[in-house]
Amino acid sequence: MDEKYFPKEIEQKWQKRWADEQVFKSEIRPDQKKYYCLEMLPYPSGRIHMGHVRNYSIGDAIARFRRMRGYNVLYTMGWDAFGLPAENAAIKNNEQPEKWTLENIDYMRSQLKRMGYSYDWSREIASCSPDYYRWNQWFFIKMYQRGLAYKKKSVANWCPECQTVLANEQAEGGVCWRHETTRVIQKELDQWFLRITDYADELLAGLDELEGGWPERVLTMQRNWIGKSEGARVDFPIKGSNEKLSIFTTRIDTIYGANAMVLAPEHPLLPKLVEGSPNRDRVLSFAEALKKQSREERAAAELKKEGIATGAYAINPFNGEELPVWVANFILMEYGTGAIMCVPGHDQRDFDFSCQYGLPVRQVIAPLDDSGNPIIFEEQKEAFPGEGVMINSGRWNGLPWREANKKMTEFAAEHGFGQWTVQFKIRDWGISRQRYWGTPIPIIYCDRCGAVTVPEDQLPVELPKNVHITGMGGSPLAQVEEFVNTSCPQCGGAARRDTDTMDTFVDSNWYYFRYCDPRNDRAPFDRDKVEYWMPVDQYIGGIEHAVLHLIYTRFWTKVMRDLGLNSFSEPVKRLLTQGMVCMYSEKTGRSEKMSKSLGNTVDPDEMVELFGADAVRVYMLFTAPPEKDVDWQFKKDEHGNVEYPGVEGAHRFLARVHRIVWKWHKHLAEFNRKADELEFNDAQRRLRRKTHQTIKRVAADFEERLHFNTMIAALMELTNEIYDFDTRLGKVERASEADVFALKEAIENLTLMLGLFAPHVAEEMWEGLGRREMLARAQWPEYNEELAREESLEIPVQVNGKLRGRVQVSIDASDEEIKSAALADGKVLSFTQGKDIVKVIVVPRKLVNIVVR
Ligand code: ANZ
Ligand code: ZN
Ligand code: ZN
Repeated sequence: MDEKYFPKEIEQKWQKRWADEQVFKSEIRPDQKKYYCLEMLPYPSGRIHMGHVRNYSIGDAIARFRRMRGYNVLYTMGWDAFGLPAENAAIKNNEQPEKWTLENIDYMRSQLKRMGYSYDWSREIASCSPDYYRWNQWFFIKMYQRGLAYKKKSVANWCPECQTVLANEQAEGGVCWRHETTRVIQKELDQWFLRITDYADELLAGLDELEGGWPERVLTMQRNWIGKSEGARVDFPIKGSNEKLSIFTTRIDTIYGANAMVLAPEHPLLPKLVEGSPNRDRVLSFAEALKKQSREERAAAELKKEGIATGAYAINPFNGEELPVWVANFILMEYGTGAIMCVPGHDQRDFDFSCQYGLPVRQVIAPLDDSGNPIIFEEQKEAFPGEGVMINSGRWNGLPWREANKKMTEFAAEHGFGQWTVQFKIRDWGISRQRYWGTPIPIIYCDRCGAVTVPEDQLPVELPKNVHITGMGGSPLAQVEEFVNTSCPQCGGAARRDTDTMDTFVDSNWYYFRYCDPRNDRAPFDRDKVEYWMPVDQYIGGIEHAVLHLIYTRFWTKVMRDLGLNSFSEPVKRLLTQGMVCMYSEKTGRSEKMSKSLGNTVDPDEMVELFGADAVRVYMLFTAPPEKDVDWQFKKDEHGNVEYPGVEGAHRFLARVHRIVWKWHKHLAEFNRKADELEFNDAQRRLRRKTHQTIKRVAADFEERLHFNTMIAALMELTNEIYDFDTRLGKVERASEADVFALKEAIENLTLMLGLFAPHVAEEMWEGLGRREMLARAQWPEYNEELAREESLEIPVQVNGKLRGRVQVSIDASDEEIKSAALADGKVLSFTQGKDIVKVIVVPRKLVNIVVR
């Protein structure tokens, strides 16, 4: 150990040692309890940003803590390496996506290594490697064979900029998730889908199991995404025809309030309804125009409702009323049956629509007034969705709506025009992408045999190299003759390959299963290995993946289970969604997420260069609890130079610890007396108490809530306590054996715990303290409950010389604290109230005497 704290040298030294001795390599040890700490794998965009640093500093502290607690820890890193940016960079710079991606990975790996994260690098994977994506293809084939992967024509969200299909999740708000200003349009295409809807019920039920381990917010988002609703299908006969129109409603009890039927513009019955009608062309072209609006816009509550009457009528099966059939934009073909009954009195969207086109409103549910009479609305200004009883509903009048809902569903079922049913919002997952840089879909089309899967022994279907990517037109693979033209695996005849690639969310579904067995070339992974390491004990990542990745991967786990690959159904026990890294903006006067486009980023490399990786990590964890946003502190001096007082403070803290360790390290290293051979005075007991309390507090914070900020604050307090002790002693030579014991205990434990957050400097100090075994291999210290307990004193209180009460104070209480405790004591107060306090005499730790007049 050197006298001065030079982070750069220390960090390089220990990173090399850790790597040379393979300290973080993990192997299965069946007799040891395991811990799987996982971070969402990064996209290799080019450089690490502060958001990554935060995510991984959290994960690393957890991994290190668990190792010290005796767990066999799996902690590693990989690359979500397929995706658009590589392709876009290729178009721009006329480069190969593979080259761009691999270079970025190399650079980012070196950045991560400079941070000193304790990954088992021998397990690193990249999803763009054929060893990895061949298993995507293998899964696809398994799913295809089970009917879980299928192809259908469907309108899809299409980003004109990306020239590709987007999943609903990637087109929220009608804009592309990558090009936040590009409007998504609707286009009909042949697409591959995965039948996630088959698992909708299980995906929903499984969320209950995650309660407590996952943030409530994420569970709610998933529940809403899955969107289960129970209701009824009701069939309305079409007047003058044999056709029936089926609708889905959650409120069959409002059926007497229906004023019309409304179809989605894509509804298959529409052409039949207008056949031969003079309105036909007008209606159909109106419907065509409506289809152009994106699904997202059409589902929004504030959508401007637009529709047209078809001229056809349907008959309400409950009361025989004739209802006009309309087509309108706010009905989605993908939900329910793609048709509704319009009930303006009790559904706001129907109300808006009816107002727009002057359709009548009829109230059929009435709230009750104080004396229990139904309240009849004079004129409705909005829909009434609340509780109430049935009115204007024939034989059902007077029933509470819930009861009516149940009975009317039964009635409809008995009479054969309806049925109880469940609907889900979640849709099958469209995975086809008209892109190059992804997993090729392992399907071959033969004129004779149709769609044929690529035989398993021919996997992977590798991406062809040196493809000229222009970004124009459809799939780049379609333009590569050598790739497209092949022979049919069944009949041997000429055939063509599928030229789409898979959504990159397929890659991230199971990467952390692969970490358990990363080099397996016979199977995606070995079942025993996965059964040992999985489920993930702690997953850390951004809230932006609450419904995308985190639903898909739960789905995938269940599919793999059904393929016999694993036994469990939920892959992640605990989830932590960390907050963003932000910076205050002078322009807007607010704190804003660090992002390239706002130009408010701080480069991790630069910070590491200036202050060291340890300081950057400590600062990141100290500034806020992990789920809250971090505001990266900076200051501009009068010359416009930027300073970073926050990280700098973290650096100063580490230097302060380093200094005191330096001062004592030789002494402490040589010292080996035991506690029971020594007598401790108050000051020594006080320091020992602080040490044991700190160990207890940090461990409890780890187990309970992962609030690293309060853990680091506790280490800072302990450091202050050590300094106070040291100041009192002055010279090293003046320390008694008991002094050295207390100091050694404090300093060693401080070093051990600091190793979670600032591992390099902690290793250096640990070595300086004479330890031969690395800190990375050390055990978590045990605290002594007895020693951690706050000691207290009972102090008698006199008023004018007579004993009037006793107060309990902590053993460390100052005279001032003892005095205020005495004055505030209830018994004592009754003797001092209304009198003048002339004087308070404190005999330290013994007695208080209050003189009153
Ligand atoms: C009549 C009614 C009356 C409705 C009322 C609601 C309230 P959730 O709960 O989200 O499942 N609906 C059904 N299919 C639709 C589609 N394809 N596009 C747009 N809207 C559709 O919503 C179910 C309700 O959404 C259904 O119940 C239907 O409106 C509407 F006081 O039927 B309801
Ligand atoms: Zn786009
Ligand atoms: Zn064939």
